[in-house]
Amino acid sequence: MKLCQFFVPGKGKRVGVVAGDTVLDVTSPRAGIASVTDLIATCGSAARLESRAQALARAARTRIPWASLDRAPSPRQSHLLAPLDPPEVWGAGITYRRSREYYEAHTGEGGRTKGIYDFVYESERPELFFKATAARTAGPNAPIGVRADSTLTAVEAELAVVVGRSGAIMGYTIGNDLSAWDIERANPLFLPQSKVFDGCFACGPVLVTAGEVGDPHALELSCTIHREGRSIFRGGVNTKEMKRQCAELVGWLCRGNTCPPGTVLSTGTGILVPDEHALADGDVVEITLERIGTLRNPVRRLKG
Ligand code: DO4
Ligand code: MG
Repeated sequence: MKLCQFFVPGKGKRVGVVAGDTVLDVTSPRAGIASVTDLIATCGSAARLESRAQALARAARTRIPWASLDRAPSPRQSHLLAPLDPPEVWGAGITYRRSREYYEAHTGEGGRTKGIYDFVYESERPELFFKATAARTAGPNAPIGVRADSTLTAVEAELAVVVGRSGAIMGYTIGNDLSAWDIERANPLFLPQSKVFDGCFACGPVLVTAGEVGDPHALELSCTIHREGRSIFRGGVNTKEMKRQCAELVGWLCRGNTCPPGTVLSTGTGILVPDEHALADGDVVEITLERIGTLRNPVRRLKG
């Protein structure tokens, strides 16, 4: 089952179940369902989320063509929103061998000694960092940010896990862990500033329930950057190359750390964009993940 959120002028946020090329409006204030996060909070498992959403879909009266929602956000027109408003977004780091090699090569120690990224990759405990809140998260077609004090902000295309009550995996979406690599390279302790800023995370276009995704470690993921009408970068990876399992990462995240329902955990990147393709104002980033869809966002340089 695919869930989404969308905006309708005069009505505000709506909850949708995607059925082929249409979206069923399953918003139900009477049932306490005003958002996908509400739906997640009422269900203890992905199976329960599916059956609850199916029941709401059977009772839905309004159908909207997906194509009419898949456009730039505007208060005057219906449009997609992020598939949920995550109270917290977390990121996992150095979960692919390629990212370990890349990060090591770009620190002062690269190639000569064993550096922190080698230790992170090999450690039993994963690297987990606080990434964003709902207000810093962009939905489909909404602008993503590049800090004014960064000249090397990169897209990090990732599989993202949606966590429910008691750490249950409810489903998956696409995550873009935008990162100011120049700030992080200057000093690893600057990591929070390299990761957290306005529009630092994007997710969508839909949340696909765990049952429908099946094995999250067998999905093709690709990323394209478009500039002035032509594609300047294209890269891909399969999530089978991820060293850690989603359940393992969520297990570590929830250790002594109660995560509110709807928390998103972005699982790390295996697509390392070369420095010459640092994001610029006006670029458009497209990330496609098998079984989920394509997340498209324009890039805006932040002021101040
Ligand atoms: O340690 C830096 C962050 C790494 C990261 O975000 C990733 O591997 O995706
Ligand atoms: Mg990342």
